Amino acid sequence: MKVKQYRAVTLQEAFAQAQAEMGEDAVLLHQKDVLQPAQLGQRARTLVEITVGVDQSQNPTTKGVEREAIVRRFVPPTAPTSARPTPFFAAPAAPPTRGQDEFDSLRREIAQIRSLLQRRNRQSANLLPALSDWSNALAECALPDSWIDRLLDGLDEMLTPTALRRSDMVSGALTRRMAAEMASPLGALQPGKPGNPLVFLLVGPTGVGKTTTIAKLAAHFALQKRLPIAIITADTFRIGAVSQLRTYSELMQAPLEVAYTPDELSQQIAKHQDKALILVDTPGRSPADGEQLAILESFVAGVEKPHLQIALAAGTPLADARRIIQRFSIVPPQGVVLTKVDETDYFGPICALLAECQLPLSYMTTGQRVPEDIQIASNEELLARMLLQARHHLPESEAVSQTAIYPVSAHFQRFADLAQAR
Ligand SMILES: Nc1nc2c(ncn2[C@@H]2O[C@H](COP(=O)(O)OP(=O)(O)O)[C@@H](O)[C@H]2O)c(=O)[nH]1
Ligand SMILES: [Mg+2]
Repeated sequence: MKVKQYRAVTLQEAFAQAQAEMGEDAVLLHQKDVLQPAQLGQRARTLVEITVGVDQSQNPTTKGVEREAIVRRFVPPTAPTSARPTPFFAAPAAPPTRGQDEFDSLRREIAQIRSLLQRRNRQSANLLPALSDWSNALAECALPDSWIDRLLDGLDEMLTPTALRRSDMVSGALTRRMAAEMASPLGALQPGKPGNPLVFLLVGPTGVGKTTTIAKLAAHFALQKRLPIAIITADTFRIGAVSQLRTYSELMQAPLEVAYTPDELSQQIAKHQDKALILVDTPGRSPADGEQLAILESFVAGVEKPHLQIALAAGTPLADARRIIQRFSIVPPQGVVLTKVDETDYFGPICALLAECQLPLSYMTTGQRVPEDIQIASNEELLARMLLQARHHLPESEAVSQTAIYPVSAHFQRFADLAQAR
């Protein structure tokens, strides 16, 4: 089966693209909403992604019957019929006459058909037992079905039967496949130079670990790299937020500024142009609170050349994570700081999200300790965490050999040692 994906603003547009390329025999296998991150001059937006397939090997008669069955559910009773079977993609051309309710119920139907087709595909795909075990194991990590199908598709042709029974071999192949779908990691922050500092803004929901991460980064760059840095906090809402950072800034002998307004933030950034790095902590915001987000936006708007990254907790469910990325892409984000990696066993949603939104990871934080619990992020390590968890859900016979997860970098030394050495 030839399978291809199309993205567009509306379902109709996606169908039109698919029809033009794949022809009338194509069937819809999957539909989902995906997030397109903000780009220059354009805000983040949600697109419809459809996966369509043409089964070249299928018996034409069966194919026609199946397609007709699907078409009947899409085409309104008033749609003109012709001697020729109605092409599958003809249906979406009609919607302008439909109301929103009708369109919504159509979407629900599409979802039902999709899940039916998927289930049937899985059964008929005759997955080898080893792959079927992996399918279940990946589902245990909360990896969405569409990704499970995509990762396992054709794996039995890539690996020998012996390799397929070895969980380390399958795990390696899955890591390579999924890593290829994700944006290459960003690596460590690249500070500017005195006179042209990098202005790093960390945004994200309340309690995700922004202030702690700013403290960890400040310790690393001020104490270990011995760079001139300044910290600015715009979080004047939460009691204790300023004193939390003041303690660290005093230990590091790095200036701390408190910005109560967007104007103050711009002035403070101007004042610290002699630094190589300015770390800006922002108040926690609920992605659901439009008013709070508008205030955050006004702070960001006052910053020239902001380097904005979004802090996201590793255990965030997919729908919430999508919304967070969408809402906090106030300017095009440079990357994602994945926090609280130590707090979850379910890495499926976050891996899927990163592949979907194509934002690179920068750092991962793995605990509350400042500055130790942070490391430069790697897709492979994140995937290793997911697959290690998956391997725990394989049947006993596919013995899971524990794979240690090594921190990618040991850049971060004990804060106290560093502070003392200064
Ligand atoms: N387990 C764990 N806790 C963290 C991590 N990062 C931050 N925290 C804790 O999460 C809580 C909220 O952190 P804070 O930095 O104030 O979040 P903010 O509201 O986003 O600024 C604090 O108790 C932190 O110690 C992490 O990587 N792992
Ligand atoms: Mg904070």
